[in-house]
Amino acid sequence: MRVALITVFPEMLSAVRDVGVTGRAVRDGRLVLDAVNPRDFTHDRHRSVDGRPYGGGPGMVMRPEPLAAAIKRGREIAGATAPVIYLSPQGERLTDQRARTLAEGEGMVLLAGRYEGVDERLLSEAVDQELSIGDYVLSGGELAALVVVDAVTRLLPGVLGHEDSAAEDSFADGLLDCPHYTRPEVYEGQVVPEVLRSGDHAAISRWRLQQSLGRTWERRPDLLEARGPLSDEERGLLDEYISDREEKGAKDGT
Ligand code: 9D3
Repeated sequence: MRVALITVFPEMLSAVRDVGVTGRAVRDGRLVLDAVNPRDFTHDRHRSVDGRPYGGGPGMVMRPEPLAAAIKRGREIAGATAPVIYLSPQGERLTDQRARTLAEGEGMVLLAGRYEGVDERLLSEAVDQELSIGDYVLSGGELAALVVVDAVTRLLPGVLGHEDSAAEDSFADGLLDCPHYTRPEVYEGQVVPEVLRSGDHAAISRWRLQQSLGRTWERRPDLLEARGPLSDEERGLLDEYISDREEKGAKDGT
């Protein structure tokens, strides 16, 4: 996967390029992640990438010409078929499915805006899609672009080890993760669930599925709804989770 990120803050790429799973993907050559700075495509003395908004008002707007030139360079990095994606609060929401679709492509050109936004004519001439990462206000598109790169990179062949496969991840099966425990066996008076110490691998698998179902039912009923009808086994596990929980609730008054 080849990614070009158009940004006036190229140093922000280090968050993805230098650490963890994504850093290894770069070192292994599975991910190429290059910044293209629109400032390098200006011709005036002040290298200005922004201008005052027509019609007045506060803030500045990113000028189209340096962005067009930067995107052209970005396409050389990411490949001719790479979509140009503008990170924007007006975009469609990033989902697991959209990340999977992007991971199937050869690359992407990500455009991160600063200031109030980007001249609309550049968007209509040069941008294929707009993506948002959620309904909260960021200071610019870079962190959103890095979220896209991280989510997509994890889905590339060979990036994750077997122990952490993308197929087993939450959202792939539409459920939240089960709880996890490590040493010590007792921490702050709380003991690791008996079943996890039993060595009974079938019972452990059942317990983990039950916890995933129960937590999704409690915390994200929308995910359970979207997943469709439960199998008979899943229904039985969730019913047992709910009655156990009501029994506990009767004891501690919740
Ligand atoms: C205070 C400025 N706002 C006026 C109503 C508009 C605005 C402009 C630019 C709000 C945020 C931004 C910067 N955000 C992004 O570039 C961005 C973003 C986000 O803020 N939230 C979620 N996803 C994204 S993707 C890009």
